Amino acid sequence: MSYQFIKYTETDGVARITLNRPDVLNSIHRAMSGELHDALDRASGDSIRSVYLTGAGRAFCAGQDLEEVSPDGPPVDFGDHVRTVYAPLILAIRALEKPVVCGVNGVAAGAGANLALACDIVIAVETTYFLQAFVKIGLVPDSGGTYFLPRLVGSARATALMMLGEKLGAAEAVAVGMIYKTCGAEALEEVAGGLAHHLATQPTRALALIKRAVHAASDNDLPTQLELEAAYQGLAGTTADYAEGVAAFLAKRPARFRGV
Ligand code: T3D
Repeated sequence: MSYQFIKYTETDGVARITLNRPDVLNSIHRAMSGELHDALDRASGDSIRSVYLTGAGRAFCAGQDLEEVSPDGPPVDFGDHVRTVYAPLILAIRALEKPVVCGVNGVAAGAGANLALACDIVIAVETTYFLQAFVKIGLVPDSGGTYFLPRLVGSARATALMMLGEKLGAAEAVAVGMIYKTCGAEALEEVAGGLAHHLATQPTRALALIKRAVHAASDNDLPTQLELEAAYQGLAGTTADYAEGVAAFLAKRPARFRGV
């Protein structure tokens, strides 16, 4: 599939996906979401060991393209739309057996904000902001917003952000634990893109198991999570990357992980 609304490249085990409708702040319409699905599917292949998601121009993503769902146009069943467009995108990112780094280059609003929060490590340009814009147009947060936000920042802050639709600056997003870190605009490529490249050289199976364990933790009690850790350690301990990691440690040399 060739892409019109995103850019997709594969370099050194990193799949780079760039949302690419800068004139409308990379807002998402059906054709673009189809391309994004396809790209995530490609990135699930064995040759890819990390994913980098970012946006072109001055925004990361302004959520749903509101022209596409204008009340003046053909009627849209929003429930069906969210089920078939946004929910599968979020689930695809969460299910990827490799880390997904999000480089938030500019405003992340509506479903765009929650698309970022679905990623594993989020780094944002320090001048930008996150916006649960839904309430401003009479909608409720979707794309996992009501799931991710309370878990990340607590229900008091999450509820206020969602009910008030106030901007949350990138620095405050770090301070409240919503994202990992900020950097200057000129450094995003190096910091966030560089992180994706670093992760592509790390023990991919262990990273996938860490991702799964963290996801499971929010719904598990401690005994269940301890058992899950034991099971995942059992798997990690059988990988070639474990053998390589220990051999490298004992030989006092850098490890050369192959992702298997
Ligand atoms: O199933 C369903 O469809 C329901 C699911 C919904 C999921 C959602 O994501 S709902 C939330 C949708 N998103 C929003 O409500 C955000 C709308 N955008 C904004 O509030 C503002 O654009 C921003 C706060 C994000 C940025 O403001 P600012 O002042 O920096 O930029 P701007 O001037 O508003 O936007 C620049 C251009 O992008 C402008 O077009 P123009 O005037 O230059 O021709 C604007 O219309 C366009 N644009 C921005 N966001 C969208 C958009 N066009 C279509 N859809 C957008 N979401």
